[in-house]
Amino acid sequence: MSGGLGPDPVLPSPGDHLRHAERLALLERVWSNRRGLVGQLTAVNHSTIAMRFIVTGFAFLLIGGMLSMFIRLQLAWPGLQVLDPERYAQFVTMHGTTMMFLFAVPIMEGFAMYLIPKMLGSRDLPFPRLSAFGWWCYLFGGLFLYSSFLFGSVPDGGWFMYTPLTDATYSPGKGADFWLIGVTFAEIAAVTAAVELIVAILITRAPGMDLTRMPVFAWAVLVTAFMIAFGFPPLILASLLLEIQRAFDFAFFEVARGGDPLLWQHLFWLFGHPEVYIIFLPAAGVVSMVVPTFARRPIVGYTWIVLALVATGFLSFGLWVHHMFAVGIPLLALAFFSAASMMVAIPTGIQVFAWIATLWSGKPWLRVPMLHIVGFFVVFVCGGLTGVMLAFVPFDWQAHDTHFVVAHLHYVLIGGLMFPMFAGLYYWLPLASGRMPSESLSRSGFWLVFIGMNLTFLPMHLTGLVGLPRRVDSYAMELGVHWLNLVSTAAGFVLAVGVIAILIDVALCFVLGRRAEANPWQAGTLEWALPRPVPAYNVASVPEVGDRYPLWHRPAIADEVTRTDGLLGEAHDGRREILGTGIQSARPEQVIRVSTSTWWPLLAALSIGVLLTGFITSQYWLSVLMLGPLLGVFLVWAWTTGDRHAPASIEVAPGLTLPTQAAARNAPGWWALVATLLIDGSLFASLVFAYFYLWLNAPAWPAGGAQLAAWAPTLAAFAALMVPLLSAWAAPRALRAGRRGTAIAWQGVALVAGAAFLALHLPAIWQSTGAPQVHAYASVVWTLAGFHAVHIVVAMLIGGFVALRIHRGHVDAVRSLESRVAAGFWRYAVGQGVVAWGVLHLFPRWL
Ligand SMILES: [Cu+2]
Repeated sequence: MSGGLGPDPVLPSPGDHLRHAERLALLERVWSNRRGLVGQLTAVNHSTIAMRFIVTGFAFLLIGGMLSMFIRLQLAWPGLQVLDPERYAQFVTMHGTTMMFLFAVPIMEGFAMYLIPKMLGSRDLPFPRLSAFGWWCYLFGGLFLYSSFLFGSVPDGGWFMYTPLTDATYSPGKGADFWLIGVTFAEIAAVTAAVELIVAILITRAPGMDLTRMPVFAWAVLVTAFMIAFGFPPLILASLLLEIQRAFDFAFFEVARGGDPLLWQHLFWLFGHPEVYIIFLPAAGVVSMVVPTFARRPIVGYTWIVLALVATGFLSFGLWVHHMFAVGIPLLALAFFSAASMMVAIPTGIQVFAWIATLWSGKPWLRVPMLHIVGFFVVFVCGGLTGVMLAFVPFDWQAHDTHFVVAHLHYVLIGGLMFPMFAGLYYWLPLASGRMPSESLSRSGFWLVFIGMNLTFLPMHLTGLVGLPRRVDSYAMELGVHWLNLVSTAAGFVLAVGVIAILIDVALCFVLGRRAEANPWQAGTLEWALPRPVPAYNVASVPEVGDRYPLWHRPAIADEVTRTDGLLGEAHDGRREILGTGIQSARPEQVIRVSTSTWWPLLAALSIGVLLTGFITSQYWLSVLMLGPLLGVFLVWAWTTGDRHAPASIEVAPGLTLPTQAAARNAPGWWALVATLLIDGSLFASLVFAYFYLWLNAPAWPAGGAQLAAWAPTLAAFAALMVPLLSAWAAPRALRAGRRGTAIAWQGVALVAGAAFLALHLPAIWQSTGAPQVHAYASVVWTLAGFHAVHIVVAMLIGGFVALRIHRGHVDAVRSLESRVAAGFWRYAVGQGVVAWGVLHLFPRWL
């Protein structure tokens, strides 16, 4: 150890070697997955789960790519009959959906989950069961979506699912339902990964790795995770609303009953535009890791790059309307969004200049990862330029819905995601496989992809400008674009061969590659300090870090992470332990005890799958029936979280004793609550947005013959809603003072008050508003009230759960985390209720 945290370096005695070997064996045993099939099904370790994300992502890349080959064949020449128009629409929809939701986002989650703990010098992510749960949801969601082929009702409304095309009138059958349910199911993975990664990056960095020493990739993932937290909820909400409308005949998007189809587009692009940067930022993070290594110097402009990442995160949320320039938006708004769309080029430009400056001032070394970086530069800059063109409103009106936009988006996404991802894949391959990729095959793969990609999409700029519309399965010979389309199609196959060659190359590397030496690219960041093969626990002792490129400045760190005499080197009582550090300072603060292999994530995802299957087949009794098991699974999950019998503190090294997470201030569970509530708050804000958006379009509000609820029951409900605030304040205080009985009683008070609120509020709404199917007003009022009611029920469940935990002695004056979480959730639920109450009962009276 270089600092004062670990033991003094003493000469090892012969007995030490034995102890070292025993300690390593114990770590190995504690952290390995169980053997055999059971081990596969119960694994929760981040390396295992991340690899699954990556492999599953590539499988979906191949499937989505295969669909696009059919699309290209159909367009190769006018009048071909490869796909009939119906199939064509289905393939276009599934291609876009697969690439966006089942490939681009999950693959980056996989990279992040694999790399983040290793880069931060940590042993695992703080919520391993959540990671595993996310992957199962992703897998089942993807299978759910593709099962639509078996039932002959494949979604065909485009990956953007515009209403009214996708409502029950214009899309009868189950195709749209498969999309809405399957994609939302798979999206659970994105949201859980966001929580997981935010908490991991904030509180599990190696001691000494303060925020200014964090690898750029970790910054990029942190910003991306926050963007997912704010960006995905609008899409999830839109999907819920549309599915509710389709299944129960609500009226959010139906003009005849006061709805508005454009509401879908706003919610969709509120997600859809940030989505582009959710895909691009981690890729940019990869570039910022690969470039300094091959330039052999620290990255230029670290602070600027970080600021650019944060700025991109913010700006991208102000841009959604640029996908809607052609729907009839006021001119002033057009001007604003047009300017904002051009502004987002600035932070991206800053990063590009920083990378070029790094290469310029270093001694660049052209190996395969760098080749893909060069491909990224060329392709992404071209895509960025056509993006600036499209930000001009008059040009957008011209090019809208033509192949020009198709060309632009493929340049941006392939340039901005695929090349950096391949660069990262080859860069970290020696770490994951312990072997080197074959230089010749990997270079051919790059050139096939690079040439194929450019020849496929460059001609589309021209065909688009001539006027070839997108999403149409054929075109007239007279348009004069057939030769260009033939080139596109032929080149598309070159691209496909290139991608397959790269994936084969990578797979072969794991078996046939020649053994890699330690740190083969001579990189400077912490993940390269790990031994190969990387042990399941990553680091035997948690290292201490003094700068951004620890391995360049102190190569001995590679030795320190394999020793067992540093921080947490001893796996005391056979628990999986992670070191928790301060958010800003990165000083050791707590020991986080995490879960070993377990069935609960799989069972939870399976119950959700069965519930959704019941829903899509209209066997609603099955869905309702499944709520019981689902709730049970999550209760057991929560009951067995962390360590039920954790001591209040643990000695992590001689002379250094830290609290366990249940007794720590910055507990991961607390930050997970904060991150979850950000996501939930964004979901709720989207719903409030929908309410006001529908109001804007309505001649009167309340509309459709409904009235406002009477004052008396409404005010009584409000009073009941306030009571849990008192409990949330008093219960943790009582617990801290050691009065467990009082703390339990306060949970009971909140429970009764919550039930009273529901019993007063929902009937009042029923009497004034009537059935939700009557009008969009009633639909959105019921959804808002119902959404909040669910939160009250959840708060009641959490309160009851914590009361039981206090009663059983798992929660007490010192280990008070769960009581703080319950109080925090109650405060949030009440706060949300105050807003909902104001929106439902006050605003319509005032305005
Ligand atoms: Cu956009």
